[in-house]
Amino acid sequence: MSQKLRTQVAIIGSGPAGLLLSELLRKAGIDAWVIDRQSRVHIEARIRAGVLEWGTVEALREAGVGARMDREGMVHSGFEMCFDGHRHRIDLAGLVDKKVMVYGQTELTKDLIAQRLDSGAPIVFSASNVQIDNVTSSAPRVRYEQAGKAHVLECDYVAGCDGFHGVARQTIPADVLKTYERVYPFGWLGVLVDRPPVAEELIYANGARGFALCSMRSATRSRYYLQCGLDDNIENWSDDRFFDELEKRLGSETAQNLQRGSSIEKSIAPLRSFVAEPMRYGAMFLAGDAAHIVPPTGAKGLNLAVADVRVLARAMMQSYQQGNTAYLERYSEICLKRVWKVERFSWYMSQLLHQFPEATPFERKMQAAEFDYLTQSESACRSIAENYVGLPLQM
Ligand code: RFL
Ligand code: PHB
Repeated sequence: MSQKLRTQVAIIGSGPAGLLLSELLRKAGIDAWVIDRQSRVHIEARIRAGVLEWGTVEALREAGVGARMDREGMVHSGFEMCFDGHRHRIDLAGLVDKKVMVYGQTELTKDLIAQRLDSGAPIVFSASNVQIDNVTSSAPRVRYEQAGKAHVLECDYVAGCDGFHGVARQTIPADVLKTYERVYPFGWLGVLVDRPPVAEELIYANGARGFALCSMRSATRSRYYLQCGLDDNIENWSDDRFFDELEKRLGSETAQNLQRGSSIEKSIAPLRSFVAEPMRYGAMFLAGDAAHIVPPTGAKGLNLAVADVRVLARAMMQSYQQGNTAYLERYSEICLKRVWKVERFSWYMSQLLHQFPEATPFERKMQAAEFDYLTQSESACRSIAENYVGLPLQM
C-alpha cells in the first residue's frame, strides 16, 4: 500500500530551480513539496555555476535567502576577454550601469536547502522511481519511493525542475514535444583550487591552443576551466599539466600572476545548446535545465533557471490568489522568448571564445575580426554587457 499525500505544487528536483520556486511559493502561502532522487550530501557537493545576474540576486533576496550571499559574494562591475594574449575589459557598470554577483551555485543550494529545512517545509531526498501521472487531468500526482516505501503525492500542479536528465520532460508525448539541439565538439575541464584568483575579475580567453576561463569562488579560492577534447579524461590531466596548459593559453603577462595549487575538484562537462518546446504540458511546467541547456560560456544556465521560476511563481500566485490562470497559460510562451535570446547569447559567446576543430581558416579570421571589432566598438561591448548582466524579466 502506498501512503497518500496532498500538496498544491509538487516540485521535482532540488536544484536551484526547484528550491527557489519552493521558497518563493512558501513566502506567498502556497504549499509545495520538493522531491529529489539524490541525497542532500550529493546535491550540496556539486560544483557548478559561479556568476549571478542582478535579477537572480534580487530573486534570492525576495525569497529571504540572500543574507550569506550578500556577506560573502563578490560584486563584479566588469570582466575581461582575452584573444591571443590581448586583454579587453567589458565594463558592465560603465556600459549598462549594472553588475553581477560572483557566488557559487553550491553555496546558494546549501542556503536554500538550509532555509527550507529550518522552515519545516517538506523536502524529500533520495527518492527513487519518481513518476508523474495524470497531468492532463484535474488530478495530477507524483509517485515515488523512499527507503523502500511507496508514496503518492496528489497535487494541483507539477513543476518539472529535475534537470536535463530528469523524468518530467519525458512525460510529454513525442508528438507534442519539439526539441532543438546543438552539441559542441569539445568539453570544459574544470579545476577548483584554494589559491587566490589570477585577477580581480573573470577572464575569458581564446587563443590557438583553445579556450580558458579564470573564475573564482572567493578571494582565496579559484575556479579555472580549459576547453578539452570530448573523449578526454581527468586521469590525463595532472594538476601540473592543467596549470602548464592554462599558463600557455593565458599568455605570459597574465600567467605571471597565476598561483598554482592542488585541485580540490576536477571534472569534465560537455557543452550543449538545447531547448524543449512547449515548457508546459497540462498541469506540468518545466523550468531550468529540464527545459533548456546553454553552454556555460555566457554564465547563463542557473540564471535562466531562476528567470523561469520567477515567472512560474508569479503565475501560480495569480492563479491561487486571484483565480486568474492567464499567466499560467502563457508560461511557456513568456519563458521561451527569454530562453531563445539567452540561447543566442550563449551560442555567440561559445562561438567567439573556442577553437572549433573543424573551423576553416576563414572562420578563424572571422573570430579574430569579431574580437578586434569588440576592442574598438563601445556599441558591440554594450550588447555583450546587457546580455551578461541579464535581460530584463518580461511578463
Ligand atoms: P539542476 O541543478 O540540474 O537540478 C536538477 C535536480 O533534479 C534532480 N533530479 C531528479 N529528482 C527526482 N527525480 C528524478 N528523476 C530526477 N532527475 C534529476 C537532480 O538530482 C537535481 O538535484 O537543474 P536546475 O535547478 O534547473 O539548475 C540549473 C543549473 O544547475 C545549471 O543551469 C547551471 O549549473 C549551469 N551553469 C552555469 N549557470 C550559470 O548561470 N552561471 C554559470 O557560471 C554557470 N557555470 C554551469 C556552469 C554548468 C556547468 N556544468 C557542470 C554543466 C559551469 C559548469 C561547468
Ligand atoms: C564559474 O565560476 O564556474 C563560471 C563562471 C563563468 C562562466 C561559467 C562558469 O561563464
